[in-house]
Amino acid sequence: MNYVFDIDGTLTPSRLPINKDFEKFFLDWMTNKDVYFVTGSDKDKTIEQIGDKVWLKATKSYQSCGNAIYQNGTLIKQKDFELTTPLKNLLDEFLLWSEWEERYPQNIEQRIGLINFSTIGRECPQEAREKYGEWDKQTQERNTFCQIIQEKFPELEATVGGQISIDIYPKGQNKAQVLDDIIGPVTFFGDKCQPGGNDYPLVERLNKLNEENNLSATIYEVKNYEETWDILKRK
Ligand code: M1P
Repeated sequence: MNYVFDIDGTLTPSRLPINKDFEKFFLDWMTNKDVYFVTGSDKDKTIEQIGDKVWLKATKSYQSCGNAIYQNGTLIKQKDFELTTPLKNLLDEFLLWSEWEERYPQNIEQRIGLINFSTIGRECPQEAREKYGEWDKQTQERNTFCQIIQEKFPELEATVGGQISIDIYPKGQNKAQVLDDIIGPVTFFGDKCQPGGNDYPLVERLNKLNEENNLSATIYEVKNYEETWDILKRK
């Protein structure tokens, strides 16, 4: 069995370190299993959150929604995507339109094969991050921005990832692409599995493969790492 895990909201709270007891349990649980990570985040942030022992123990880690693939700590494959001027102009317009007032640096982050955008800015403190996350649930700002990006740039895809940001990449270069690389049955754990979420393309493809009897896939849509932990205790 191939076990595929999202990180933020699934193995850790968004952008926070893994719970120490869960880390211990998970390190042990991973032994002799094929474990893969698939996240919108980059390698450094992921290691900061789950630690290098867990990260290195995975069979592979798909960063930037699968646009950067790491094995044994080495980048073995990448797909590039650079920020264009028209997209940058639209993201700058979002920053002017947004009614969210508290701003911090790093609204646009270039990653391998992916642009991460946040109105509040990636350098926001935890308290402001929580507040923005709640405000976004009410206003659906991130979903609106994703829809506008896709209307204006049909060649791109934009999805909601963690708590404050959106991931933007060329159409089709979403988390579902990891299934081109992973052979055999899959058990997937993610928290953003509904349309608009960055786990959705992968879940959609797994469901399709199941329907066509081409693969046996199990999908767990979890609310937090505690739920993931509970499920893993039974596996
Ligand atoms: O996996 C999607 C995103 O998860 C986190 O998002 P946020 O900062 O919005 O909570 C981050 O790890 C982000 O980098 C990543 O793209």
